[in-house]
Amino acid sequence: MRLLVINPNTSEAMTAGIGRAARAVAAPGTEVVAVQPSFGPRSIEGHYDEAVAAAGVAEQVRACAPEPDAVVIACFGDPGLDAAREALAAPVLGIAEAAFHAAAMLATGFSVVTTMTRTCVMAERLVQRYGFERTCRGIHGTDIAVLELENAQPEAIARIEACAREALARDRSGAIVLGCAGMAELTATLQQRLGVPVIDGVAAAVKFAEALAALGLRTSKAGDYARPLPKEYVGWARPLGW
Ligand code: 2AL
Repeated sequence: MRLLVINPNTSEAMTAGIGRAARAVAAPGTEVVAVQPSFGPRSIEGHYDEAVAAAGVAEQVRACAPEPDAVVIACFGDPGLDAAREALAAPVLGIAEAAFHAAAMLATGFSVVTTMTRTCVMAERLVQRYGFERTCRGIHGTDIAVLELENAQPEAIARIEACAREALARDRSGAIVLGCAGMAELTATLQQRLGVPVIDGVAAAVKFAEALAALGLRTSKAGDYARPLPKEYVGWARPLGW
Protein backbone atom coordinates (compact mmCIF):
# COMPACT_ATOMS: atom_id res chain seq x y z
CA MET A 1 0.00 0.00 0.00
CA ARG A 2 0.99 3.65 -0.50
CA LEU A 3 0.93 5.64 2.73
CA LEU A 4 1.17 9.43 2.51
CA VAL A 5 2.61 10.94 5.69
CA ILE A 6 2.11 14.70 5.81
CA ASN A 7 4.29 16.72 8.17
CA PRO A 8 2.22 19.90 8.54
CA ASN A 9 5.24 22.02 9.46
CA THR A 10 7.95 23.04 6.98
CA SER A 11 11.02 21.64 8.72
CA GLU A 12 12.77 19.38 6.19
CA ALA A 13 14.74 17.74 9.00
CA MET A 14 11.54 16.89 10.83
CA THR A 15 9.88 15.55 7.67
CA ALA A 16 12.90 13.28 7.17
CA GLY A 17 12.75 12.11 10.81
CA ILE A 18 9.01 11.45 10.56
CA GLY A 19 9.63 9.48 7.36
CA ARG A 20 12.30 7.37 9.10
CA ALA A 21 10.04 6.75 12.12
CA ALA A 22 7.17 5.72 9.83
CA ARG A 23 9.35 3.40 7.71
CA ALA A 24 10.81 1.80 10.85
CA VAL A 25 7.40 0.35 11.77
CA ALA A 26 5.75 0.05 8.35
CA ALA A 27 5.03 -3.41 6.95
CA PRO A 28 7.31 -4.60 4.11
CA GLY A 29 4.55 -3.93 1.56
CA THR A 30 3.97 -0.34 2.69
CA GLU A 31 5.55 2.46 0.70
CA VAL A 32 5.87 5.55 2.93
CA VAL A 33 5.89 8.91 1.15
CA ALA A 34 6.72 11.74 3.59
CA VAL A 35 5.86 15.28 2.46
CA GLN A 36 5.45 18.79 3.88
CA PRO A 37 3.58 21.90 2.68
CA SER A 38 5.27 24.37 0.33
CA PHE A 39 4.40 27.22 2.74
CA GLY A 40 3.77 27.76 6.41
CA PRO A 41 5.54 27.74 9.75
CA ARG A 42 8.77 25.83 10.33
CA SER A 43 7.22 24.52 13.56
CA ILE A 44 3.73 24.48 15.03
CA GLU A 45 3.63 25.85 18.56
CA GLY A 46 0.40 27.80 18.78
CA HIS A 47 -3.07 28.42 17.37
CA TYR A 48 -1.88 30.78 14.64
CA ASP A 49 0.85 28.38 13.44
CA GLU A 50 -1.74 25.64 13.41
CA ALA A 51 -4.31 27.60 11.39
CA VAL A 52 -1.77 28.25 8.61
CA ALA A 53 -0.44 24.69 8.82
CA ALA A 54 -3.96 23.31 8.28
CA ALA A 55 -4.03 25.11 4.93
CA GLY A 56 -0.67 23.48 4.18
CA VAL A 57 -2.19 20.08 4.89
CA ALA A 58 -5.05 20.97 2.50
CA GLU A 59 -2.45 21.85 -0.15
CA GLN A 60 -0.76 18.44 0.18
CA VAL A 61 -4.08 16.59 0.21
CA ARG A 62 -5.21 18.51 -2.91
CA ALA A 63 -1.91 17.74 -4.65
CA CYS A 64 -1.76 14.00 -3.98
CA ALA A 65 -2.53 12.00 -7.08
CA PRO A 66 -3.30 9.20 -7.40
CA GLU A 67 -5.03 9.07 -4.05
CA PRO A 68 -2.90 7.08 -1.57
CA ASP A 69 -4.27 4.07 0.29
CA ALA A 70 -4.04 5.93 3.61
CA VAL A 71 -2.85 9.25 4.99
CA VAL A 72 -1.23 10.20 8.30
CA ILE A 73 -1.14 13.81 9.51
CA ALA A 74 2.05 13.93 11.55
CA CYS A 75 1.65 16.86 13.92
CA PHE A 76 0.26 16.45 17.41
CA GLY A 77 -2.45 19.09 16.84
CA ASP A 78 -3.92 16.95 14.03
CA PRO A 79 -4.30 20.11 11.86
CA GLY A 80 -6.67 19.74 8.93
CA LEU A 81 -7.76 16.23 9.92
CA ASP A 82 -11.48 16.66 9.23
CA ALA A 83 -10.71 18.61 6.04
CA ALA A 84 -8.47 15.81 4.75
CA ARG A 85 -11.13 13.21 5.57
CA GLU A 86 -13.67 15.26 3.62
CA ALA A 87 -11.33 15.58 0.65
CA LEU A 88 -10.27 11.93 0.44
CA ALA A 89 -11.87 8.50 0.60
CA ALA A 90 -8.71 6.88 1.95
CA PRO A 91 -8.50 6.58 5.74
CA VAL A 92 -6.83 9.64 7.30
CA LEU A 93 -5.31 9.44 10.77
CA GLY A 94 -4.02 12.15 13.05
CA ILE A 95 -1.12 11.25 15.32
CA ALA A 96 -2.76 12.62 18.49
CA GLU A 97 -5.93 10.66 17.84
CA ALA A 98 -3.96 7.48 17.07
CA ALA A 99 -1.74 7.87 20.14
CA PHE A 100 -4.70 8.43 22.49
CA HIS A 101 -6.41 5.29 21.19
CA ALA A 102 -3.24 3.20 21.52
CA ALA A 103 -2.50 4.50 25.04
CA ALA A 104 -6.06 3.82 26.19
CA MET A 105 -5.65 0.17 25.12
CA LEU A 106 -2.44 -0.22 27.14
CA ALA A 107 -3.16 1.59 30.40
CA THR A 108 -6.18 2.80 32.36
CA GLY A 109 -4.68 6.26 32.36
CA PHE A 110 -2.00 8.05 30.36
CA SER A 111 -0.13 11.34 30.47
CA VAL A 112 0.94 13.50 27.54
CA VAL A 113 4.43 15.01 27.54
CA THR A 114 4.75 17.73 24.97
CA THR A 115 6.87 20.67 23.83
CA MET A 116 5.96 24.25 24.76
CA THR A 117 3.61 24.66 27.73
CA ARG A 118 1.49 26.99 25.62
CA THR A 119 0.53 24.00 23.39
CA CYS A 120 -0.97 22.09 26.33
CA VAL A 121 -4.37 23.74 25.82
CA MET A 122 -4.35 22.55 22.20
CA ALA A 123 -3.73 18.96 23.34
CA GLU A 124 -6.40 19.35 26.03
CA ARG A 125 -8.93 20.37 23.38
CA LEU A 126 -8.04 17.30 21.32
CA VAL A 127 -8.53 15.07 24.37
CA GLN A 128 -12.01 16.55 24.75
CA ARG A 129 -12.77 16.35 21.02
CA TYR A 130 -11.83 12.66 20.87
CA GLY A 131 -13.51 11.80 24.19
CA PHE A 132 -10.44 10.78 26.21
CA GLU A 133 -11.17 12.98 29.26
CA ARG A 134 -11.40 9.92 31.49
CA THR A 135 -8.17 8.27 30.37
CA CYS A 136 -5.90 11.25 29.81
CA ARG A 137 -4.77 12.15 33.32
CA GLY A 138 -2.48 15.05 32.53
CA ILE A 139 -0.77 17.11 29.83
CA HIS A 140 2.68 18.44 30.57
CA GLY A 141 4.87 20.93 28.74
CA THR A 142 8.66 20.63 28.77
CA ASP A 143 9.22 24.05 27.15
CA ILE A 144 11.45 22.40 24.59
CA ALA A 145 10.98 24.16 21.24
CA VAL A 146 9.88 21.90 18.39
CA LEU A 147 12.94 22.75 16.29
CA GLU A 148 15.23 21.73 19.18
CA LEU A 149 13.96 18.21 18.46
CA GLU A 150 15.38 18.28 14.91
CA ASN A 151 18.63 17.22 16.53
CA ALA A 152 17.68 16.33 20.10
CA GLN A 153 20.57 16.75 22.53
CA PRO A 154 21.01 14.54 25.62
CA GLU A 155 19.86 17.42 27.88
CA ALA A 156 16.58 17.73 25.98
CA ILE A 157 16.00 13.96 26.15
CA ALA A 158 16.77 14.03 29.89
CA ARG A 159 14.23 16.84 30.35
CA ILE A 160 11.53 14.87 28.54
CA GLU A 161 12.39 11.80 30.66
CA ALA A 162 12.22 13.80 33.92
CA CYS A 163 8.91 15.37 32.91
CA ALA A 164 7.51 11.93 32.02
CA ARG A 165 8.64 10.44 35.38
CA GLU A 166 6.97 13.23 37.29
CA ALA A 167 3.81 12.89 35.17
CA LEU A 168 3.59 9.13 35.77
CA ALA A 169 3.79 9.66 39.53
CA ARG A 170 1.67 12.79 39.83
CA ASP A 171 -1.07 11.64 37.43
CA ARG A 172 -0.97 7.96 38.52
CA SER A 173 -0.59 7.12 34.82
CA GLY A 174 0.57 3.86 33.28
CA ALA A 175 1.71 5.15 29.90
CA ILE A 176 3.23 8.21 28.25
CA VAL A 177 2.05 9.76 24.99
CA LEU A 178 4.69 11.86 23.24
CA GLY A 179 3.09 15.15 22.24
CA CYS A 180 5.15 16.01 19.19
CA ALA A 181 6.05 14.27 15.92
CA GLY A 182 9.57 15.54 16.49
CA MET A 183 9.85 13.15 19.46
CA ALA A 184 9.16 10.06 17.31
CA GLU A 185 12.77 8.90 17.16
CA LEU A 186 13.16 9.19 20.96
CA THR A 187 10.44 6.63 21.69
CA ALA A 188 12.59 3.51 22.16
CA THR A 189 15.10 5.32 24.39
CA LEU A 190 12.37 6.81 26.58
CA GLN A 191 10.43 3.54 26.83
CA GLN A 192 13.57 1.71 27.87
CA ARG A 193 14.40 4.34 30.50
CA LEU A 194 10.86 4.73 31.86
CA GLY A 195 9.79 1.09 31.84
CA VAL A 196 6.21 1.92 30.75
CA PRO A 197 4.59 2.02 27.31
CA VAL A 198 5.69 5.16 25.47
CA ILE A 199 3.47 5.92 22.52
CA ASP A 200 4.63 7.87 19.52
CA GLY A 201 1.63 8.89 17.45
CA VAL A 202 3.51 8.60 14.14
CA ALA A 203 4.19 4.88 14.66
CA ALA A 204 0.70 4.26 16.10
CA ALA A 205 -0.96 6.07 13.19
CA VAL A 206 1.08 4.13 10.60
CA LYS A 207 0.03 0.79 12.09
CA PHE A 208 -3.63 1.83 12.49
CA ALA A 209 -3.61 3.13 8.91
CA GLU A 210 -2.25 -0.19 7.66
CA ALA A 211 -4.90 -2.05 9.67
CA LEU A 212 -7.79 0.04 8.32
CA ALA A 213 -6.52 -0.26 4.75
CA ALA A 214 -6.04 -4.04 5.13
CA LEU A 215 -9.61 -4.32 6.41
CA GLY A 216 -10.80 -2.51 3.29
CA LEU A 217 -12.20 0.30 5.43
CA ARG A 218 -12.37 3.80 4.01
CA THR A 219 -13.57 7.20 5.17
CA SER A 220 -17.36 7.52 5.15
CA LYS A 221 -18.65 9.69 2.36
CA ALA A 222 -22.07 9.91 4.00
CA GLY A 223 -22.84 13.17 5.77
CA ASP A 224 -20.20 15.71 6.71
CA TYR A 225 -17.24 13.73 5.30
CA ALA A 226 -18.81 13.89 1.81
CA ARG A 227 -16.45 15.45 -0.78
CA PRO A 228 -16.07 19.25 -0.56
CA LEU A 229 -18.66 21.15 -2.58
CA PRO A 230 -17.23 22.43 -5.87
CA LYS A 231 -16.78 26.18 -5.80
CA GLU A 232 -14.38 28.92 -6.75
CA TYR A 233 -11.49 29.68 -4.43
CA VAL A 234 -9.82 33.00 -5.04
CA GLY A 235 -6.38 34.51 -4.59
CA TRP A 236 -3.48 32.31 -3.55
CA ALA A 237 -5.94 29.59 -2.48
CA ARG A 238 -7.36 29.22 -6.02
CA PRO A 239 -5.68 25.82 -6.66
CA LEU A 240 -7.10 24.43 -3.40
CA GLY A 241 -10.71 24.61 -4.64
CA TRP A 242 -12.53 21.49 -5.92
C1 2AL B 1 4.13 19.74 17.09
C2 2AL B 1 4.32 18.69 16.15
O1 2AL B 1 4.01 17.51 16.32
N1 2AL B 1 4.91 19.26 15.07
C3 2AL B 1 5.05 20.59 15.31
O2 2AL B 1 5.56 21.40 14.54
N2 2AL B 1 4.57 20.86 16.56
N3 2AL B 1 3.55 19.52 18.31
C4 2AL B 1 3.77 20.27 19.45
N4 2AL B 1 3.08 19.96 20.55
O3 2AL B 1 4.58 21.20 19.46
